Amino acid sequence: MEEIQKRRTFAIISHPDAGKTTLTEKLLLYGGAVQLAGSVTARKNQRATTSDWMELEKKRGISISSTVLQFDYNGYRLNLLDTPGHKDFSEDTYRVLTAVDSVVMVIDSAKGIEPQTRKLFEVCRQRGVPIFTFMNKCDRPTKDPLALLDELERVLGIGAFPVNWPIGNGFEFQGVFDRQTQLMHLFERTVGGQYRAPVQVGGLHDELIRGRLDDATFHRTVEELEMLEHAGHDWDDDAVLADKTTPVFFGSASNNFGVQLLLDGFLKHAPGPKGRHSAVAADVRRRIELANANGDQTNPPPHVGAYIAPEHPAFSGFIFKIQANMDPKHRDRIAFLRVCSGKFERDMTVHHSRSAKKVRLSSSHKLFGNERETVDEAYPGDVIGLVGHDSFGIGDTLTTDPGITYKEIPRFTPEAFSYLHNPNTAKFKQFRQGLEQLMQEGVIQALYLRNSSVKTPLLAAVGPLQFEVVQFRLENEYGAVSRLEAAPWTVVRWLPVDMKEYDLDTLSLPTGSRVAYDVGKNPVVLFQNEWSADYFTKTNERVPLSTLPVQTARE
Ligand SMILES: Nc1nc2c(ncn2[C@@H]2O[C@H](COP(=O)(O)OP(=O)(O)OP(=O)(O)O)[C@@H](O)[C@H]2O)c(=O)[nH]1
Ligand SMILES: [Mg+2]
Repeated sequence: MEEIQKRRTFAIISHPDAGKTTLTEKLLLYGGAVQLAGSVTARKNQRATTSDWMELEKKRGISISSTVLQFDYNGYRLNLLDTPGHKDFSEDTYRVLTAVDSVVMVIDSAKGIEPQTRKLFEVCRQRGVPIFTFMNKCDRPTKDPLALLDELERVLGIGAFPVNWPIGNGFEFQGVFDRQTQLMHLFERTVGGQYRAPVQVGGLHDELIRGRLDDATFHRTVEELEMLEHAGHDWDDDAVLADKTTPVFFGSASNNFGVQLLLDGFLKHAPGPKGRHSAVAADVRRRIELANANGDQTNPPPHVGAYIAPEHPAFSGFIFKIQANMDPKHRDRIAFLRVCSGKFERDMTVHHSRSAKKVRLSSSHKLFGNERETVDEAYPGDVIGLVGHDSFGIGDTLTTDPGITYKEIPRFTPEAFSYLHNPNTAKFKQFRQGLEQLMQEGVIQALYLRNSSVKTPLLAAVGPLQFEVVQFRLENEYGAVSRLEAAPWTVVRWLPVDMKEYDLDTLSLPTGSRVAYDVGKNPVVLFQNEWSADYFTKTNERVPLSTLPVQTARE
């Protein structure tokens, strides 16, 4: 119980560029996990960040893949996950959200709530993940702080409780007032923000503090604080845990302002590891899916299985991410497992849901960016890396009790399609091997056209940037250059899972559309546009199409 209670597993989420990776790096700095903070736009003589370690990330200055960072701070064991903000990589981000117990939502205070933040917020809400908010970039002209709180309430429909309050705006931004201790924290800027920012702490009327503020800033701050006292909500841990309120922290990640307050405030109030629900048996689930596809509402929704508490005696966990070639020296693949219940011990033998076989977990690691270290035990809340199991796939459950199966991982509907050619036949092996690996990682999906002699893989992605990542990584990690060719489809729909091959022959297909199979051999139809998909529905009334990928694999 003690080990469970000291774990905090959380993700940092937001719209692209709000400062997630920068904040992650600063949390590592203040958490004592790095001595010197790197920067996302690493110039000469400057370290890159710990979480954007991938070649393409360093090159582009954006996050492409989520990163796990485990470290100890102040009696806690933190499992922090930095996520990519770009919507083309949202599948990766959404998978991470299944593995955490709370999130820090970063907002660019000049921009307010941006579309991708809003989407991610909704997913957190659906999953009941408590949300802490960091209003970043207060060192630049921002929206009015009260307006930002109002936006949270209006746009996201969540109560906002300002834990601290910014003092001065933009270039005049000097620090924050901690409403709980009633203390001002005034910071000094340091070059590059590599080290902790020097800070002066004191009461509102302390001479030293008062002397650093001009009259206008001082009076405005006093006024705003009084207003908050009268108008605002009270702090309420239950409301935070129930997703009704988000505690709000102001600051600037690149200048290290307010980072310590966020870290300490977050740890004090963030929930420890939560259990997960074991899914219903696959056959029951399939019936439910079919009923849903047919618009039959009388069936119970999925996820009706038993709740497996973290203190459940059996070890259980699920794989939410796979990543190959993290360390160029090893060139192996790591499966990221979130421990849900019981205790993990190295060398233990567990049941693997996909193969229904027993496997021994001998190579387990704690992760810190692309660094790893052997780990002998792990507890609920921990994310560990497992090496050397090619049969592990995203979504698989590992457990000492075969009765437990988790079905946490959402699947996405692709919206971009492209053929990927291998122009260099001598590199055929590398090309195929690399592509298979990237598909296993879930970087991309592949579809197989029915009745086709074409051997070129048809790739399907949520967004076109994913193709770029595939091409870059194929070349960089496997030495295989590739060429993209646009495919004529923009819409994919799943056919009922129980359709037989001869049923497929009888479909009446609109011009330009094709039947294909997904990796699970489930039949789909590719359409040139929405209109064509609607037309299909009208002409094939007895064949309901599903927008969401079918979750099962056909035997
Ligand atoms: N002025 C200012 N700039 C900041 C601050 N925090 C981050 N930035 C800058 O914002 C840009 C984006 O920062 P990142 O940390 O890469 O943002 P991100 O949210 O991780 O972006 P993606 O992972 O690509 O979605 C970088 O140029 C940072 O230097 C801040 O507090 N103030
Ligand atoms: Mg980032």
